[in-house]
Amino acid sequence: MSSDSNSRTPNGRRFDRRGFLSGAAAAGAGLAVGGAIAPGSGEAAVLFPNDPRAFGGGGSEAGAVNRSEVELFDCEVDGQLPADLDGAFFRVGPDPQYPKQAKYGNDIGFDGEGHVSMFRIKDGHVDYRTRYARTQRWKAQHAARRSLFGMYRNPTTDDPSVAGVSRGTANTQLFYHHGKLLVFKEDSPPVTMNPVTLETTDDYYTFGGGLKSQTHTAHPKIDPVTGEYVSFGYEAKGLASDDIYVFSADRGGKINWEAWIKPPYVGMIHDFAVTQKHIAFFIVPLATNMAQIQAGQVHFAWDSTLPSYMGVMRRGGDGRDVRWFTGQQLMCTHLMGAWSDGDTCYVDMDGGEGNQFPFFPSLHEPFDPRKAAGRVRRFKINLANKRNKAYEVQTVYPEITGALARQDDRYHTLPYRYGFLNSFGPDNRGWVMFDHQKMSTRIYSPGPDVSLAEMTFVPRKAGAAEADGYLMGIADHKKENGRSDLVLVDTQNLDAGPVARIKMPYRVVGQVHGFWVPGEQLPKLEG
Ligand code: V55
Ligand code: FE
Repeated sequence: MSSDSNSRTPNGRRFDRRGFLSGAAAAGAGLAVGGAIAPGSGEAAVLFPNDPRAFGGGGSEAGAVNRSEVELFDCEVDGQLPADLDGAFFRVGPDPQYPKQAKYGNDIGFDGEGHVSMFRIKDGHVDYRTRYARTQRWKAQHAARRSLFGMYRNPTTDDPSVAGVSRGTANTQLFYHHGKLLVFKEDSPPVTMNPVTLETTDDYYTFGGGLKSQTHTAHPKIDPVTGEYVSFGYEAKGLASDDIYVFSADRGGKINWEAWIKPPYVGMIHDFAVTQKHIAFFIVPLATNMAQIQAGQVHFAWDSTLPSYMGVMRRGGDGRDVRWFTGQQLMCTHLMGAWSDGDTCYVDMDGGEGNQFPFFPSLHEPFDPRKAAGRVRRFKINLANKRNKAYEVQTVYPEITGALARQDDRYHTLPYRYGFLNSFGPDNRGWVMFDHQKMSTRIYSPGPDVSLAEMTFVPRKAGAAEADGYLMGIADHKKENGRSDLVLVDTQNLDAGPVARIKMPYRVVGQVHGFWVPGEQLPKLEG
């Protein structure tokens, strides 16, 4: 990924930084954060530093911050937007609200405030709207007209005036369930927004008081069989605590199952796997502890002396059956799909052989971009053998590297055939679709001046076959000052290129993840 020619453009670093947020260069950015930040990150005036390594570095000039809440009624549509396509494409990503105080200027992009955008598609028309999530943090900073929070997931660096204010940025992913748009940051409970107006309706949502955890993942799952929402929080009892809270909620959002488990150490658990029978957590050596937090650093550091573990527990149980399996050390971040076959649990994730996030310090060796390259890893965990302590892991499609694995979300918890990955090349750059039955791949490759954010799968219509529909996502055009299209590619004909482009008049706000909600699930009264 470091060989991606993008990183050698004159404006390379800036594009890389944003490229990360749009998922185009996750491991290859080679961004070393730290060192002196150029003056200009003044604490009175609002001005982002020029240093591209800084938080919001490059500012508006480089497209590193957006900060504009916009309405665009009837976007320009080029091509054949299917007339019967009806739904909303929601996206979210960090968008720094204010420059950090100079002493925290080397904070990381993951700490930006969550800016949500929505493309509402209906009858061949597209309306676009964006709003910051009105988190407790956003509101406090808005009132003070300055940054009040220090380093990423480190409350010891906060302004004393915000003690007890939720640090959650709601910047990572969003889901629609029991009539609510839930917006996530994994260090805090969800924030809810009205799915039509994007007005924030709850800045600290606890499922009606049922949520026992202080945290909630950015990657819950929806069981298509039961309609349940299955989720978890790690560091659930507070900063660096070794407690994982696992729960499910019924179609109405009422928590109907919960369990507590302990991990072998406190590391990042960004995503998880849910099958009809099992729940699995992959712990990676991006670890944390109170000493590191007290030292004023970002929350995680890469400690290569720690193994990676896959913890598997019975879904619906009390958690006492959880078993931790280890094997090849990997850093896997996102789930592609997972299923159980009797007493065997299969978990597909994208991942690399070393730290994939160069902006988190590596404790024992320099960051290695080759080890960061993500590939599809298939874990097989044999639970029948009671003495087994090892996972088996196989690299599938070794020639394809990338990040941000997805699937047809209607196949969460079930055996599945098709997966998707944002691939960085060098030979396969674009949205890759895997057919695990044929072990074949197809790709939508845009031109070299285009960088693609994560794709979200959109079913062609209700009840469409698995992966029959469209891949939807943002394409930024470097030659047009980063101007964005929302592109729609037919999964039956990926290489033909987009069937439609929504041509935006500017570069849209960056994203980490996106989520599609079919129109029939949205409230009828449109604002
Ligand atoms: C990720 C993103 C985050 C985060 C932790 O993509 C992990 C992984 C945007 O914030 O805080
Ligand atoms: Fe994620």
